[in-house]
Amino acid sequence: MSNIAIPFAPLPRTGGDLTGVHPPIAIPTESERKGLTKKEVAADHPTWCPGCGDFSVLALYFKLIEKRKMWHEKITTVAGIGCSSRFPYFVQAHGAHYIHGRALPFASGISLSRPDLHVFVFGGDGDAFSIGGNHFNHTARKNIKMTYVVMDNWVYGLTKKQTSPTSPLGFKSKTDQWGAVDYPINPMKQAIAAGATCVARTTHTNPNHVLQMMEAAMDHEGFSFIECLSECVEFYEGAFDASNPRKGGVFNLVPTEHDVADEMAAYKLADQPFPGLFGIFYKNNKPTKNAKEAEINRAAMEKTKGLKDWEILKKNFDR
Ligand SMILES: Cc1ncc(C[n+]2csc(CCOP(=O)(O)OP(=O)(O)O)c2C)c(N)n1
Ligand code: SF4
Ligand SMILES: [Mg+2]
Repeated sequence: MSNIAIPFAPLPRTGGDLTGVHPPIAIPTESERKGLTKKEVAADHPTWCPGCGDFSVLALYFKLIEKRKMWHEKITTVAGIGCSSRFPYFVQAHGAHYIHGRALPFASGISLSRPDLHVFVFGGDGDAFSIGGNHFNHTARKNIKMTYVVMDNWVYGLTKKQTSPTSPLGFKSKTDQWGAVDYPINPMKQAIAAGATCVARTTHTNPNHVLQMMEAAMDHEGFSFIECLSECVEFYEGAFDASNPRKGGVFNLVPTEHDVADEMAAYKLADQPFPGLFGIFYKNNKPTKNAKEAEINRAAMEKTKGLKDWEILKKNFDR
């Protein structure tokens, strides 16, 4: 198992012999290439507890890759640390299991330097809103193109049941034996306030909806955020039953008449008590940092057009 896997899709060979000379390889054009199957994109068997909600999110990511015909070299999956953050290990493509809370700065570098990719970041509520809280706010406000899926289980799973920023009041954990006393954050309100330009909510128990939200997020030109409820069956069993019709709960969609461009209306939707609503709460098309930086680079290159590197350097020294 390695942090960074760089596999290649098997390409059809057109011939060759055993002389040690590399046989010619027919590289299919984009339109000739088939989408990857789950088998081709699945890596190690996930090490999550049986029944963990994270399995569902991974299965739908595979489905997205298959459906949208993404190829190995175009898939980039980044995560911090936590159970949910083990995600990139299980995807046979480029990716990194990075530092606790620091997945977004790492992903920002990839996004800004590789405009041909769409970066997916997966992580937990602790990773996103505790240690990574600052990075979350700043990546959102910069509107860096990527999709951040927070697999919210209302607890620290990996470290075995500490209170997280989304744990509800009264939740008994190893850090709050008498019940949580700190008010939980509302991820949706936080994302909208921070400046995320596509903000959606879904739950692992509704696969079609998870896929729909991932597709919408991926197609968004900017920082897209998905809060995906993902049950920790080991340390917070039943947390989301009220949102699951199979457990007697209700799964209510964002009303069709909701104007996703209306920030205040989005806050109101986000303010509904649990189980709340599911779908896209907010969307706006502000220019991305990617586009702005690309323009700065283009203008700088225009000014130095035709010059050799040393001539540019000399100009700088002269100045
Ligand atoms: C700098 C640092 N601090 C603390 C830890 C310990 N740690 C690892 S995962 C984690 C929290 C995981 O919770 P969450 O992000 O909600 O992910 P989950 O396991 O619930 O999916 C903590 C505190 C760490 N790895 N690195
Ligand atoms: S501890 Fe919880 S979050 Fe971690 S793998 Fe097990 S069920 Fe999933
Ligand atoms: Mg968690």
